[in-house]
Amino acid sequence: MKKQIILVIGAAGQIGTELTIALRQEYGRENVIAADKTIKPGSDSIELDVLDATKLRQVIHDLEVTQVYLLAAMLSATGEQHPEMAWKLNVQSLLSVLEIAKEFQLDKIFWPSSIAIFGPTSPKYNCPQHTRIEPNTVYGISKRAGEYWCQYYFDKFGVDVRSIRYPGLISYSTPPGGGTTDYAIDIFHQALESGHYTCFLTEDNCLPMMYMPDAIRATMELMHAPKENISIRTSYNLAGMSFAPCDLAAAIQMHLPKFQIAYEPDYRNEIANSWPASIKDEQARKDWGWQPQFDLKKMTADMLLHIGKNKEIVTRCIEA
Ligand code: AKB
Repeated sequence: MKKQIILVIGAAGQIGTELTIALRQEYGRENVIAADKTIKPGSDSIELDVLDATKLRQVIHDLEVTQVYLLAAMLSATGEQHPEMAWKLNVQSLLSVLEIAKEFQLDKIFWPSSIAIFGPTSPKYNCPQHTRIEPNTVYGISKRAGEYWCQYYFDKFGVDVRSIRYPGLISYSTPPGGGTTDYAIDIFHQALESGHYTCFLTEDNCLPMMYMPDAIRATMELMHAPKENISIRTSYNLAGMSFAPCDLAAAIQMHLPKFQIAYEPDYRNEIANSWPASIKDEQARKDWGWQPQFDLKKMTADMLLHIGKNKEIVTRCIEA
């Protein structure tokens, strides 16, 4: 089998941090190159602005990269504040990677889409893979356009690009940045630090969510699936769990009975309103055997355990 050299772009981000670890476990540290726009001193990552197409091409050529995971993106809430930049980052980076993949005949590309591609006219519950898709956020529009570009490069040039429409992702190791679903992470930190959280969504605004270990496993499973099994070349619907802020607060209160939540919805509530509350993912289940492992209860217990441990370590370091 051909040796694989993997480039992870956006490796310091929410998905990138954990995916890089998983890829290195599988392919070996030396075969997985972590790249980001800014890197921490002493890190073994390379500095790469994905919008610098010349440098991107050079890195892929010089390091003999065979697979690219393109994770750099601007999410929904920040995207509404910076529409031009969101479009440029989310779409231009993908076009550059797809062009280079075509030119160098790269083995595989992974690019994340999102449940944000759905809009107010899509079904609210059990939203299927193929349905009415009319996004009304910059982020959603850019991800939907990206899905079409993936399909186009596969159809016209045979680029093996694979994609998942991630729900809101919940993780304890890396903070999210600028998403509408970020509350579902912040709430855990606040619950443990102050026992109180003010949520920017209404209590009943239900959204599709997924715990990061499930998301990482899904990504690895999709990328391992035989090419002939991949019937969706835009992006796969993927479901984990669905909950509203009040459900999450109740799950946290099972562990921290004194935890309190208040609601002060802002513009992000409108964004969340335009997305489905739940997703149907039968195509992912059929094509590459997708099965989520974490529900709300299991995810909540695991988040509190890990964030609690991290906070203990931080507190101990500060006190020492
Ligand atoms: C966001 O909230 O913008 C993201 C997403 C749903 O893709 N987490």
